Amino acid sequence: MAVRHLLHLTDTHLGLKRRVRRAQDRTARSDLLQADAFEAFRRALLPALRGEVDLVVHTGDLFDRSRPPRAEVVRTCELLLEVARRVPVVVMPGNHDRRGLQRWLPHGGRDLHVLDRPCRVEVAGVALGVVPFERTAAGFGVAAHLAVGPGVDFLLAHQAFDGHQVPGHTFRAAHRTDTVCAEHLPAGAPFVLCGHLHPRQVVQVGETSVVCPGSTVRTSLSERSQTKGAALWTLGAEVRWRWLELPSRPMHLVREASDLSAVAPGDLVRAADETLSQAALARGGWLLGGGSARPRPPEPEDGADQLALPLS
Ligand SMILES: [Mn+2]
Repeated sequence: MAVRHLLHLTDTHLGLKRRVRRAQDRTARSDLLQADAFEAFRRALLPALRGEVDLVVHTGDLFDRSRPPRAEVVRTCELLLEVARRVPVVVMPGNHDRRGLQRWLPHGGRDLHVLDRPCRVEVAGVALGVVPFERTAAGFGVAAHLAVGPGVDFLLAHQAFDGHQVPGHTFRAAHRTDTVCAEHLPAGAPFVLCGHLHPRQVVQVGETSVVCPGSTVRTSLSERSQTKGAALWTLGAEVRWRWLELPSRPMHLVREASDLSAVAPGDLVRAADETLSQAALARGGWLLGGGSARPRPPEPEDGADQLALPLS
């Protein structure tokens, strides 16, 4: 097989809605981080727009909500079609896209492959086993065996695998029915291109390397120290990958006055009390969660990537 380059991105969470309060606004707004999410998506796709890759794969949570805002759907379609005019694109749903993606994205004919069901496809000379998000590891196992068939170059997943980590938690198949381990993985899939976990990470599960580039944008304060990006794969005599890094808006947890010095205009902040919140606003900080001292209501569509985690 000729040397090929594959761009893997995931968890773009387009239409990202989080309450944010700025000094210049009377009330908290929920539309400010949408622009960050879309800009990260666009930047992640630049290697494809420049013609540097042969295939683009997105492994789920394309949108933040199962009913994304109409304007977000329109500009997402425009950009995906622009990419697909240069290079084939494969997209599948994550847990946030729980109504599927075919209802939002154009499909058929063009080189934009929107796959809402488990399947095996060959695109640009690369064999892919596509498994959209499954609620249980057992369900994933059944779907993965169907999707891999006689073998693939890559299995596409949007799941937690044994050993995966998010701040404060390690997923273990022995303790969680949603966590995939070696017994669920079919033979004939040496690599998993994985979505779902927002910190980038690689775990070895049996014979399989599970490579998760993480989200392209920070979606909660627990991600404040994480580097965001995508993965670029080179497929030749050997298969190699490396991270591509994207800039992120800084986030701070302000527990005491000395923490304020790190806050620059436009940074996202959560502060321990109202006095610190006001001081962060005065420095131009944007208060995440609207700056209320009350606990945030749960966000109903958040999955295992958004566990209720301590902030420390
Ligand atoms: Mn996600």
